[in-house]
Amino acid sequence: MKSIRDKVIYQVYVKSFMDSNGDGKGDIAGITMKLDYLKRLGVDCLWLTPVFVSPMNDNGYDVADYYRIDPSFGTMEDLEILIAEAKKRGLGIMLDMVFNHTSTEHEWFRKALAGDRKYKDYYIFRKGREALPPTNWISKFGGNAWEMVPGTDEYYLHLFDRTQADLNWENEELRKELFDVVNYWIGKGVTGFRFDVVNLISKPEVFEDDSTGDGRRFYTDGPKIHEHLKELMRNTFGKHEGMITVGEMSSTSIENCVRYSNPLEEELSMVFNFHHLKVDYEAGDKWTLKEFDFMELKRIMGDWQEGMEKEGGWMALFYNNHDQPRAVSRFGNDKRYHRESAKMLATSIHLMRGTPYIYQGEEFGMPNAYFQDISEYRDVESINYYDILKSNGMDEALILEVLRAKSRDNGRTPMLWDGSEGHGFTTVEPWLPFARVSGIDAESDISSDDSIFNHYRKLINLRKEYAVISDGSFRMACMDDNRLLCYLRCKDEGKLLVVNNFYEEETSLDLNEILVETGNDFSSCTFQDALISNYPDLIKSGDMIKVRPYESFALYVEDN
Ligand code: TEU
Repeated sequence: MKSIRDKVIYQVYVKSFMDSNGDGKGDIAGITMKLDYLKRLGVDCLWLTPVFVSPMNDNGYDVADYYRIDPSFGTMEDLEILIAEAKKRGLGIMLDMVFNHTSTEHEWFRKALAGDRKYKDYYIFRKGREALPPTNWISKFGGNAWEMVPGTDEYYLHLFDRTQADLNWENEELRKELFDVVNYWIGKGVTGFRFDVVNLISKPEVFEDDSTGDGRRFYTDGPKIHEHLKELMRNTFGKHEGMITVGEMSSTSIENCVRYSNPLEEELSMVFNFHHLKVDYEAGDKWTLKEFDFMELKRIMGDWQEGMEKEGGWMALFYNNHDQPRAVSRFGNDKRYHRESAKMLATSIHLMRGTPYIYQGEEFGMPNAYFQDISEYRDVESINYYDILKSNGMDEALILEVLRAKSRDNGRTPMLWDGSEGHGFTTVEPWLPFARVSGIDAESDISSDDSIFNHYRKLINLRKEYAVISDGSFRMACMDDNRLLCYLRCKDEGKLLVVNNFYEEETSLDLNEILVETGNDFSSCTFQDALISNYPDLIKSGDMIKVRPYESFALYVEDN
């Protein structure tokens, strides 16, 4: 699978990317307007978040018709133009397939509610236990995961919002319908897919209470998950050369991810997992305030990188997406060391083993939203949890602080293309307020000497130029250092030492220790050997390198 190894994928959150028609919402034609920008960045492929007909309770992750484009995003013709224009520029398009659930407004669900037995079996309906729902499972967006059908003693399962009903993958006809959807879009010329929470599609045979947790252990990486994915591949994208597929895996394991992504298993090209993004959850609870645990981040990254490599798995590399707060605000410093830390984070993840994903706006350092009032939020999860935390007795000011750190809307504010009032995104009021920051936008970043955008361009080019980046082995270094994330990439022709200071305190790196620890000698390296850096020089004396605030560099030594 050499083909995916030197690729970089760019995620477009369509609603916030570019508004072409002045309604305050991003749309497909807006993406086409920005293709040259994306080409200039150098990415290979765009993943679009769902653009299908939807009541938008979860911004398109509640699909009501898999075959039609939601009018707020444009028309089928807009998508065809985008695919064709992207292709002209050598860019692929990946669509987001939400197959764990549909919107309760999907025709199938309406028919199910109307009593049509065929469609009822497309979903998961169960009888309640007297006044209680079928099980005590908790929805990912808060509250019990079962919703009662009014006027009956039955409930349907919804692992997410109550307007997102879980599909029954045990039903063969349903599976066939979903495969038809994938084939339809392949026919339109898309080059890949992202499968939303796809490791949750296989539910257990028996539905029972979870006495120790929220139910996830019964349906995560469920009993028939690998069987379903193999069948999906065989019947759809597996028939076509070069398709790129990525599965979003919730609360998964390395062992399962190896199976999802090792080419020999014939399931997917690669996987997203989220363990490294829970390092600022207090006792596993997202809705808390906690400094991120750097040592834990290192441990998880190291385990996944090394574990996936060992068994031939392949990972998607990312800190940002539309469900996450912005990494530059979360793990970096978006004030005093904005550029330094944005670049450091980019280097730290792009030079790992896997396929890097850039989430819109991170290429010029977009920070968190910094909203001050609950009325500014739009995300269903944030609003649900605002109510839940309130009813738990949490103080309003604290709730708002938690949301400022954790809300998914942090990653969803509209693109800041320039410094004008509508930020080059729209000419009217945007659907979600712009991030409450000043001085950060694409135009001013690109025109500056030490632009973040250019740093990303360079990282993308390096992956294409150096096999040690796309194909080399991975090994963590300086495991006990509590400021530096260091790792080594090796390949016959050369080796790379990547050093990242995650803190604003200065520290130092001893190349002799690297030699002792890993057997690799970088002691003769100078600034000339840095493939990339976020400072204009390297401060070295003997074997010691002084590592400045958020400094990051990668030293390359050719093997002869
Ligand atoms: O997200 C899956 C998911 O469970 C998380 O990313 C979740 O949003 C987070 O853990 C909450 O704390 C996917 C989509 O990316 C997301 O936007 C959708 O809301 C969700 O599935 C449902 O389709």
